[in-house]
Amino acid sequence: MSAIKVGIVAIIVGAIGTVAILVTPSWFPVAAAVQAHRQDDLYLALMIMSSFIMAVVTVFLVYSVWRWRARPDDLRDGPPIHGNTTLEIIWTVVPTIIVIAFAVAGGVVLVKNEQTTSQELVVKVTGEQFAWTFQYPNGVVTHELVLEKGRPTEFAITSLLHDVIHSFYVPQFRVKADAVPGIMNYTYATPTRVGKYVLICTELCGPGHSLMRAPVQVMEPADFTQWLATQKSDQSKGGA
Ligand SMILES: [Cu+2]
Repeated sequence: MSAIKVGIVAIIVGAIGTVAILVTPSWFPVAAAVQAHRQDDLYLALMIMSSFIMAVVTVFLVYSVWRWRARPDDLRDGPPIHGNTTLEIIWTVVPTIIVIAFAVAGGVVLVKNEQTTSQELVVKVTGEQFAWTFQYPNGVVTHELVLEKGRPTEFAITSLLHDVIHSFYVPQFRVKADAVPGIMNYTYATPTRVGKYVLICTELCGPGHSLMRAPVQVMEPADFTQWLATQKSDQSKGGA
């Protein structure tokens, strides 16, 4: 069988692999932020490209192992092969183009995901062994992260000064940032789906790490405004 025929079989198997990826249900938790959809699209493109290349390489590998295997009684040396310059140029240039294209696509997603706007809600997030605290622009402090659907939100993330490093991660938003003592890190999410989620710490931070979680709730704008006002008045009364 000629290399062209093997190439055709490889492309067909690669196409089957691509279809398999497309029909496989997503393994991820539900996407609940604008950023999550961008991450998922990029990840899907990476999976399709990876499965296609793996299928093509595997077909050539299996064919070569079968076609040029040594017979049990054949003890001769193999032919002295000095490589194939055309093939080497192809398998250097093509992967280089693919890697650069994905690096650019990843950069675009990162820049879009971290775009700031003037209407964004800024929530200060503080991690400590083993709890999360959230502070809103009006001074309200909570241990539940409540967000407004459709509102771009900036998380200003840090850790208590004499504490350790934690990591802020809401799987449904697909964004993550370290909480480091004395440093402010930022990440961004625009929630798209009303619901209850969980913020988890993803940096091993001590014996209570696995329990370092906080409830997250995304509300409709009117409900959020009311919630924030209620918290404000409750905390004002409590502090008076
Ligand atoms: Cu932790």
